[in-house]
Amino acid sequence: REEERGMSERGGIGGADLFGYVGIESVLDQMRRKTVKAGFEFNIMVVGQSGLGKSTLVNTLFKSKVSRKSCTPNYEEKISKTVRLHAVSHVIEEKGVKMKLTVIDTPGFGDQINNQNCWEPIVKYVNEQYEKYLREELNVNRKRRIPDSRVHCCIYFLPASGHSLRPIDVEFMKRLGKIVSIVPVIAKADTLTLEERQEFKERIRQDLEANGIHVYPQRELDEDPEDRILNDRIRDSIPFAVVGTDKEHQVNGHKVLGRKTKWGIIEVENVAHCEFANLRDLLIRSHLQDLKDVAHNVHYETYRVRRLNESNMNLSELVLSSWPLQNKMDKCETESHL
Ligand SMILES: Nc1nc2c(ncn2[C@@H]2O[C@H](COP(=O)(O)OP(=O)(O)OP(=O)(O)O)[C@@H](O)[C@H]2O)c(=O)[nH]1
Ligand SMILES: [Mg+2]
Repeated sequence: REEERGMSERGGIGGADLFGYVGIESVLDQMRRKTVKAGFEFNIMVVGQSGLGKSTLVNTLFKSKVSRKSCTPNYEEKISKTVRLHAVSHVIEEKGVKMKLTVIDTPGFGDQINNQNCWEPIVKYVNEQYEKYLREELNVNRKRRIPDSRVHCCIYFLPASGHSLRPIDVEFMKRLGKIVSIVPVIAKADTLTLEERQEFKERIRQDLEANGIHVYPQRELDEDPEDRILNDRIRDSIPFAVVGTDKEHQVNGHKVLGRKTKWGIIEVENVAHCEFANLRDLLIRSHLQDLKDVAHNVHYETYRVRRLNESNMNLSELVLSSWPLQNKMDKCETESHL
């Protein structure tokens, strides 16, 4: 590339080649500089039954390499039962790139005796964020950058039962899969033997297929054959069997995130022990931008089209109508460790 550039530049200087190097590729550097300066937002939501380790996994995500270099979360208090929707943000900086990672923790899902419509508060939260964004977009005086609180990804925790999907899992994922990207995981995977884990994963994949549930990454959204190969590999290995912890232990003189048991230490970030690292890599290292793109181009777009059709393109009505969500929004606690 460098060589090519050098040659065409020389051609250009000599005047012989008018169509020599113009420097279009430098747009990449310009984009990079702008992104670095502006930073970006990424929002993950965790959902699942009480006690499956959602809050613990959130802590693990923040404590693991994503954030270890730059920010040490200063909340060391014991994790207690989550009782309300709760968003925690950290600005994570790595090599000068700033990312505001927000994790939305939800209280135990489906804990009631009657779990009819238990997904409603979650559906409502997701839609409220779309609505918020839409209203900002429709404003006459728009902000330069619209704050993005839309849920880019929803991690759904499945109990490591070793059986199959429960009706509640099917109902939830069917509904939520239409409005947000879902990444299912097997919670507390340290309770399964390797064979059980493999069989369980297989069974879940079959159940998802049989129930017509589309989890992330959706096959129909693959952009090219290269994408397809990469995503097929991921589709073949979901749901990731994860283990969470908020403790560090010494192993061979190194500090590792792990769970200490009578029979040894389960290292959370060790791929030989569990698939937490695969989940983190998918979310952060390989598919972060794609998750954001899908949220914007597919899920938000669907919401936007529906809303605008509903209000019959009467934008002024939509903008001027008192915003019923405003008060409700305040009920969701938002916390920032910046
Ligand atoms: N064995 C095992 N235990 C775990 C794991 N993750 C969390 N735990 C334990 O499970 C218990 C519940 O964890 P939480 O993180 O509070 O669960 P939660 O899903 O947030 O529960 P709610 O807030 O009630 O919805 C705690 O005692 C954790 O230490 C795991 O991967 N394996
Ligand atoms: Mg919790």
